[in-house]
Amino acid sequence: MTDLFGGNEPRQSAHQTIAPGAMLLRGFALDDQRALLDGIDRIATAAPFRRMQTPGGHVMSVAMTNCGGAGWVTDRRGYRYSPTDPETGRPWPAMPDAFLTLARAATALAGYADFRPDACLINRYAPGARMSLHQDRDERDMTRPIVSVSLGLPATFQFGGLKRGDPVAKYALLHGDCVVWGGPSRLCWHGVLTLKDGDHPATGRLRLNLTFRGAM
Ligand code: MD6
Ligand code: FE
Repeated sequence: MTDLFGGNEPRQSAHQTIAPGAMLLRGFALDDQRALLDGIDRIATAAPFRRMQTPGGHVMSVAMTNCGGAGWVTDRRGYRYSPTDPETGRPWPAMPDAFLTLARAATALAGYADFRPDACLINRYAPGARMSLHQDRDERDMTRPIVSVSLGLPATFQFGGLKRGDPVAKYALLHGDCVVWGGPSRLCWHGVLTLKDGDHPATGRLRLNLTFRGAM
């Protein structure tokens, strides 16, 4: 692999297996950052970021929106995928080609052939936002992997095992990093620690995260 450059700092593009079936692809999205950020802006114009309620009635600190045929939503009725945005009643914005192409390239590199995501959840973290340990289990078919793309401020990603109490490893996810995960690690517990304040040249005081899934 060649070196990729993000800002002034030379960044080595490298691939690391973090668990069976899970790979961290450092800098993999850097070449696409402009298309990704433009796409997020367009999506958020049609389907604005919102902080949703958990079934337990807490308002999430992370603001979310979606694109693609299905979007992840939560409210007092539970977690689920919906073909429409509950705020507008309209279908979610289409998934931009650049998103799909990146997700397919990342999964192919990690050994998952012919991944066709129908959902892309967009998470927006301001300083102080966090995502507590959880499993992604609202998708219909757990044989399909997930691709996660990080943009903007760095975050500490917690990655545990299949049981809630299993030990947790920590990884810094930086601007342009991708994680592909599936197979034996598809149901691993994971979370994001409280975002520290900072100022990133591409996003300002924010972290953005895309997760691509086969939902329906
Ligand atoms: C985030 N990511 O990085 C939250 N889930 O903002 C996730 O919850 C996640 O990164 C499943 C697979 C990859 C992820
Ligand atoms: Fe998750």
